[in-house]
Amino acid sequence: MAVVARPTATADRVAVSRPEVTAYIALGANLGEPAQALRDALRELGSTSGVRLVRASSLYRTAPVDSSGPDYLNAVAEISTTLTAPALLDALQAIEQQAGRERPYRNAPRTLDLDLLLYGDARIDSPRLTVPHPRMGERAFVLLPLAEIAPALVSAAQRQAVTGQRIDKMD
Ligand code: A4P
Ligand code: MG
Repeated sequence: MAVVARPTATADRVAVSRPEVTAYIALGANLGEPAQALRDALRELGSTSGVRLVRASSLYRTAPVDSSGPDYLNAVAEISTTLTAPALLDALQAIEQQAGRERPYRNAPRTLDLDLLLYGDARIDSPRLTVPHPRMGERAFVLLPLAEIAPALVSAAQRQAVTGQRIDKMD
């Protein structure tokens, strides 16, 4: 006899299992202790429910682009996640807040910025989320760390387009 799954009193509290999606996160900081902030953020990301940290690039020292203040440290992380893209953005913003992020104006120097670069092959254009990240192709501080961990995602032409931007890989 076929067994029919019936909703139970607890069913609506049980998380529906969702497929894992590979996503890429850009990390940046140029105030406070950027190296510590990036390492803490990677740890926080990896311990977020529904997120598994797959790999992280080296840290890179980079000149500010359309921004001011000291040099930035940047990195890119690959994660595997069961969170939806908006839920992942919520998690990224919670980690930014924990790091003392303030937003006095757009592109202001910051203690921690976490941007969602890619979420599987999704294309998202909502008021609070644009994916792929609209400026990722113009920026050495995104493309070079991304190429380090996912070379197939960055073309030679894209690398060529950002050769004028100062970026140094750290040990
Ligand atoms: N938002 C939309 N799409 C996304 C996405 N894919 N990922 C919205 C993350 N957020 C996304 O972001 C503003 C709003 O963008 C969010 O509320 C979210 O709903 P924000 O982090 O508050 O502000 P922001 O960082 O000043 O803006 P944004 O757009 O992230 O700036 P950019 O263009 O990423 O530039 N130079 C160097 N060397 N290294 C850097 O890391 N970063 C920037 C920031 C500029 N120059 C830099 C660096
Ligand atoms: Mg941001």
